[in-house]
Amino acid sequence: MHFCKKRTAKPMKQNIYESLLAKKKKGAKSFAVLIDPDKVDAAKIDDLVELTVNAKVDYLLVGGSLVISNHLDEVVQLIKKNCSIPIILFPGTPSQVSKHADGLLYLSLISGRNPELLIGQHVISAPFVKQSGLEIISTGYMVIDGGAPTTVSYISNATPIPSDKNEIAMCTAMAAEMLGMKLIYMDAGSGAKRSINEEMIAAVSNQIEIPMVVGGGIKDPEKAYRNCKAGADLIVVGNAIEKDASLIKEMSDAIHSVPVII
Ligand code: 1GP
Repeated sequence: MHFCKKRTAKPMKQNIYESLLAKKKKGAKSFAVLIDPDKVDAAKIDDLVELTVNAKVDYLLVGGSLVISNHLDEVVQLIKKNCSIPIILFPGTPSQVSKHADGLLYLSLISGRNPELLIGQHVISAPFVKQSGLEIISTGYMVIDGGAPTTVSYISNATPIPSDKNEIAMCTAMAAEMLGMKLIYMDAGSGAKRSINEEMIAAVSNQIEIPMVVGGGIKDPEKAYRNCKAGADLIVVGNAIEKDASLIKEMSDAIHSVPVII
């Protein structure tokens, strides 16, 4: 079987994760814009990229629960053409890998009990992911109930963590950290009615040392700011920006206004 042969993999890059750790150390918060290749209009990518560069967005996440179209590579290359913001893949399926990106969130759906999304799909895609040369960031992905079914909750066939069960979220994140995962991503799901509450963010953040990503249903800069104050290190916004691109600058300013430790 050709994929079982030992391959000389490229040395794995660590730049994105190291930048997250360095920022966490001084309490600096980061902002990522989520670009769904199915929703973005290729003709408008240049404008979107210009807005993100001007707003000093830290990372661009590319991916979605379902990527129906076949232009992930094209979207990543179009973004890369005009900006040096690191592009991190946020794959909903193992096929969402583009070697043109910089990093990949290697997601294990630790809030669910679907073995395929905990480890099964990883086993199948491992040789292909390793060969990509991308910086692979092992991520404990926790879906939190956002008040209505989202694409991720439906597709994953896994029950989200109830939004008021802080202790379940805490223990899940602690287990992930002890298992060696490098990042926790708490997600209420794309377009969630209710984003994750600050009590849960604070409860989880107090129990772990690794950086924490928070996203899903964040619609205004005040909410993003409060999430950061509660302990989120990286805020991800997709839907709200698709509806109103001027929010990019407001969100970015709010997130970067959180005081850092000098
Ligand atoms: C979804 O966390 C992301 O996985 C972003 O969610 O699109 O609701 O901002 P929104």
